[in-house]
Amino acid sequence: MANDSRYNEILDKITSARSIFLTTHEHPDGDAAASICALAEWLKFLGKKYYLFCADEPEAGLRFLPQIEKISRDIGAVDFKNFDAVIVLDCGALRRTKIETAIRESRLPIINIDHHISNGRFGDINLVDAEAASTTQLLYELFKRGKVNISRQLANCILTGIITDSGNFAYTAANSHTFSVASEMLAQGANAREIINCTAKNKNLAMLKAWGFALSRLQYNARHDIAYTVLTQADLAEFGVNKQELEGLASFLNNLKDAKIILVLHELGDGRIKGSLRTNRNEVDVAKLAQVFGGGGHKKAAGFEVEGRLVQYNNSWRIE
Ligand SMILES: [Mn+2]
Repeated sequence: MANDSRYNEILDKITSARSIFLTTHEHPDGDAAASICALAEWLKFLGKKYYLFCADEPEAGLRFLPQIEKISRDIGAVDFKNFDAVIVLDCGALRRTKIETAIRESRLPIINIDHHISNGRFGDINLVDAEAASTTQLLYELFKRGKVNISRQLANCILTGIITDSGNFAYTAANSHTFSVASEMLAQGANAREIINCTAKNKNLAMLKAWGFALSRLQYNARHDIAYTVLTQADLAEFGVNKQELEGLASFLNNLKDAKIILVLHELGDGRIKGSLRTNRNEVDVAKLAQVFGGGGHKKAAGFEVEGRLVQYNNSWRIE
């Protein structure tokens, strides 16, 4: 396997380092947060120093992950001279860390571990496998090769990434190997029910009302075979929900069988609009579509951000 030597290089780098800077993409999802926590757990076990950074706070439901409270949104006091390497997890493009310049200027070796098909191979070592259901699954492979003892906490991290990024095992990336890794994690003490309760069955009333409003606005564009909906900043304010709380809406709408592609557009409040794309069709690659708009992701789930605001014209919406 082409990645075999990369696993060994990464194991060498980590075991020889004294101190490592770990980061992931902004608006961290379950896999992003669980990847940082999994690696932090191992570094703690090895007695290494480390700093955990993410531009945004992980959602409250993920608080069961070990060391998640150590993920900082502050790099003001960070001196990159104190580190031997930067590990970027679950992140298709370095700019999505929001600290690309600081990382580049540090001149530290960058280890890029990811499973986004759109990954830009920005690291000095790139362990990128778009076939993996989650980044935590790649960490599992790394731990196996490193003969790391999978504690209950590590197993919970690995399974959290797999469950959240595979839509509870529904996406095509969840193959027989994914299920066997998940099974092994359960045997090591991971708690699938707790993970699903905390990451999927965690919606509050305001969120579901906002989702309901988005559902009532669902439009179907026959020419492109796309079903889409939108939420403006005014809508979010009216329902009292934030952009993080829309996480999952696009995947929920992807239950629809009558459209090839699902698109959810919502205003971010900074003059930008976020688009989330989903598909269930084998022949459709929404990562390619997202890349047209400067975004990226996976074949079946991808996203992008564009400048503009959402404006309604009669029964349809435009980006202006
Ligand atoms: Mn992921």
